[in-house]
Amino acid sequence: MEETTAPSTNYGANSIQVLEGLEAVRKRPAMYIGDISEKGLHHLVYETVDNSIDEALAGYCTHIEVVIGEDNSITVTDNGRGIPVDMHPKEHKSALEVVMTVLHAGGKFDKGSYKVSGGLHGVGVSCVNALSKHMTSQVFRNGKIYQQEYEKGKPLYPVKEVGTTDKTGTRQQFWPDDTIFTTTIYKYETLANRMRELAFLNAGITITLTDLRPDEEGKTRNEVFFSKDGLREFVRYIDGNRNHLFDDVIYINTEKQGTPIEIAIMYNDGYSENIHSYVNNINTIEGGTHLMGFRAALTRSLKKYADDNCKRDLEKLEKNHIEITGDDFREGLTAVISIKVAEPQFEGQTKTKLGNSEVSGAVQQAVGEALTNYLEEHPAEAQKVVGKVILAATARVAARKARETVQRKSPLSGGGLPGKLADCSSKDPAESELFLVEGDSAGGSAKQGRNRKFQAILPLRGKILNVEKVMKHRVYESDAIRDIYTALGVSVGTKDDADALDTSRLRYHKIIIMTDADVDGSHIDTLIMTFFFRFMREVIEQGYLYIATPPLYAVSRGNNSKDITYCWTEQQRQQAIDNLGGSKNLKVQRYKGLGEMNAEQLWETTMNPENRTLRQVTIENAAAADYVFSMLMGDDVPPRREFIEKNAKYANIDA
Ligand code: 0RA
Repeated sequence: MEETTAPSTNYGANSIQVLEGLEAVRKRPAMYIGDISEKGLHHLVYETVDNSIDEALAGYCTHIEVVIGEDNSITVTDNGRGIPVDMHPKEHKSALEVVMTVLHAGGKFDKGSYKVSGGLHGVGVSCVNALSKHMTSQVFRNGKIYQQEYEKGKPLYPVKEVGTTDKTGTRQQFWPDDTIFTTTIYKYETLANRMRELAFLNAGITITLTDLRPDEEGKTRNEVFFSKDGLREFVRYIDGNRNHLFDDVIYINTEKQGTPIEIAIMYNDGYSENIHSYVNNINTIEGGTHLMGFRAALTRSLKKYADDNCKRDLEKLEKNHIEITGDDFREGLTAVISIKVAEPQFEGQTKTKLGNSEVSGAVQQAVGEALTNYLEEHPAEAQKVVGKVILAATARVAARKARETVQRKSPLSGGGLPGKLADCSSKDPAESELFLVEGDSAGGSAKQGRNRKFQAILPLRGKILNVEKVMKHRVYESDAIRDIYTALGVSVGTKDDADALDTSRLRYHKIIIMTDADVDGSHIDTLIMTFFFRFMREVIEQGYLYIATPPLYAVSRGNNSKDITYCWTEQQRQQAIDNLGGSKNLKVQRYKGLGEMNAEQLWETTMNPENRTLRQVTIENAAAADYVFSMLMGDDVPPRREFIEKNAKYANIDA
């Protein structure tokens, strides 16, 4: 292996191990940064920025600058102390070189502080180096500029002085290796979402993001992310498109049993629970012990307050045999939880579930104390929260009764699958696909055109509900949504406390939304995506949700439609016209809806796995997605219009 060849200097047995270390990263990159697609590519930036965040949290750095170069290189510069450059006693080389070339070298400089960020996998900047075709490190320290360059993680020369400076700090520039990554093109929005999140999570740090790649108009971009009030601002930002029960942010900033805990809470008049939790700046999308502690304290404190102060309301509930559940306490709750854990244990499918058992009690104690105080000191707000909880419980019980009546009247037929479903013959979820199709006529074409072995069609009955705007029971009672649940083979809304979705019961591992390629179609896409995001998020997280992309145009010669060129973009249309020799005798058809295609055309362009393009729905950043969905589906028209105009043809929710 090329990379294991020792450099020309005098290296001992130790350094051979070192080189093998980085070689391991290049051999199995996914083990270190998650994957080698777009996600892993962006992870390189987070890993690098995390080191600067650590320096800021240690109190030595206030500014972090991230620049996307015209060549898709990334430069991260901070004004911290600069990575030490003196000789490392054991390794016999500069400390900078050790940091850059030894796996997990970060720990060697641990000053007893929290190994705070260190990235999702905590792999350190040496992994970034190993996965870059070129990297340049510069350190500003002692009035001098030190520099070292690397190729695929191998130093090209020992650390050298290249100039003088009156600044201190670290500058890291890297060019991701295109023989490792499936793409090396950075997405501005993805980086912006993470930098915004980091600025909210770490109040007082200024993070700038600059994109030097000119857009269509030749313009570059630049944004400054800074939050003075941290989580208080974060929760206001996420909840900015909702109507609030009261204006206060309930804020907790404390330390319990050695665990720093910061929490911000707001109540809105909606029906969903939106809790975003972080451990060491990592989004714990699968939750864990900190979330359990939070929920337990919330339920307990509110219950206690209601018992002591709202006796008459509770008696009324009791008379009607209504019991309040944990869910009722969290309707309309938006919260951000950020804690720091010295030795976090991450579990779960995506390693984003906190396992440390001691954390649960610490968070529960912190939230219990703070919330109890808040409620005592703010009786008007407390009354509003309790009122909302009581309403939630009452509505839930009423809905259950209505549902039971409906179900008794019309028991499910046969195997319990929706009548409109044209199922596939395969029973293997891994190969089975479910098309959610808008409208009966398109549903008809899809049923005729499909491969019935592995493709099932579910025409959606009636309008899809805007789940942002209605109470939960309305969602469960909607025909279209019940059909989706039933077809998928899962049940939701039958128990009072909705459990996590059991994805092992899903009957299809591809759920494909297929709608018209127009504004109405993309609105329906958004409605269905919002439903999955709020009620079956696991489906998106596991990569099961897709959007079909029907063509926009068909270009053919005359009326003989044997030889048709399908086009998805304006450019392709122009190209097709040119290829077929100008516009003479050409027929250019603009597809306004799926219904305009016959079964064969629909199969060829949109359903056949050989030809079709599916867009996978992903949640890169849950807080950003929460914000976008509440904006798109909320009351406020101006921000929605602005977003849709900015995002052109489709309002894409790859937030
Ligand atoms: C350990 C010790 C010292 C600085 C750093 C790490 C450091 C690392 C990074 C990574 C990116 N930016 C950074 N800034 C600083 C300094 C110890 C001292 O000066 O006494």
